[in-house]
Amino acid sequence: MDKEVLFQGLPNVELSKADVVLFPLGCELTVCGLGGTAQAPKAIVEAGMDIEYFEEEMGWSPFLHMKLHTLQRFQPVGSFQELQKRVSKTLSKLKKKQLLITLGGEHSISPFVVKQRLEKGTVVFFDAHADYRTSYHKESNNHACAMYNLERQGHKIVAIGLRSFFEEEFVRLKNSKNITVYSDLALQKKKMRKKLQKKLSSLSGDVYISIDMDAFSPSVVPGVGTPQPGGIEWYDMLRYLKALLGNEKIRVVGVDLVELVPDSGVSQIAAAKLVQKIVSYYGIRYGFDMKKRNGSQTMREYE
Ligand SMILES: [Mn+2]
Repeated sequence: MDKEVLFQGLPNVELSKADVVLFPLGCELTVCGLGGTAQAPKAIVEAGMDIEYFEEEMGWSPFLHMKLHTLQRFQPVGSFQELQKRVSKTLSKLKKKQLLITLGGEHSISPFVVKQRLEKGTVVFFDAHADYRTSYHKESNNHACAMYNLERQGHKIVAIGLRSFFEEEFVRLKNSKNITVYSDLALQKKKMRKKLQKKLSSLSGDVYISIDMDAFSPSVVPGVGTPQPGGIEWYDMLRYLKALLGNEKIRVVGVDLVELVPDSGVSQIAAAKLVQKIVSYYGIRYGFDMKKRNGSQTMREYE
């Protein structure tokens, strides 16, 4: 058997006993900018080695108390049929209460994961682009259609960080009753950032969080397929995620990080640290910090 690829070198607990599951889904079928996102899941998991176990903001080590399983299928997906199969096979083995973090892969993966994981609820969609085309290059599963496909599934959407639109998308978005847009331009105002935080901490019901890494400022995450100037700063993103994951009226049914293209290190390290932050906020919300120290970190010898 190949050597396991483990986040922060943490040994895998049995899948059914895991509090957190990392699902690599390297998919690169409709990429139009810079290629390489199929390699992102492995790069993010490996970059976990550069992240301390201690999460400095909330002041605890999440995996001292929580158990992790990193799924080991890192081979890229070959077709949308295979994507569909891989997603349903994997997700059928997971429990609702496990925190699912999917590592893409292009943005096309999100509607496939959401379809299995979210019956009806809200998708919080971070992106530089609207991804609201009905079809692109004759492919309705194109990554440029991700938000459109999520809306078609009947969910409400909060779209954050948008700063690149096809004119028709812009017009259709204005008319959509299901989508609330917090554009990157609007978010340059502190008042709007506060308003968004308030919105995220007042959502209720089931929520799925989709993070296209190009939503970030390229100074935070330069490694993406289709970068755009402007974008969300690191600490603003953390405030948004904390507002969401700390919100006791919602249940987060899944998170994905998509469209990363590995570079010399900074982008995948940012993604790995984002995984840790998500686990930390989620863990605090469910009181894992008060539970016994029998997490994955206790199964590993280190200094
Ligand atoms: Mn996208």
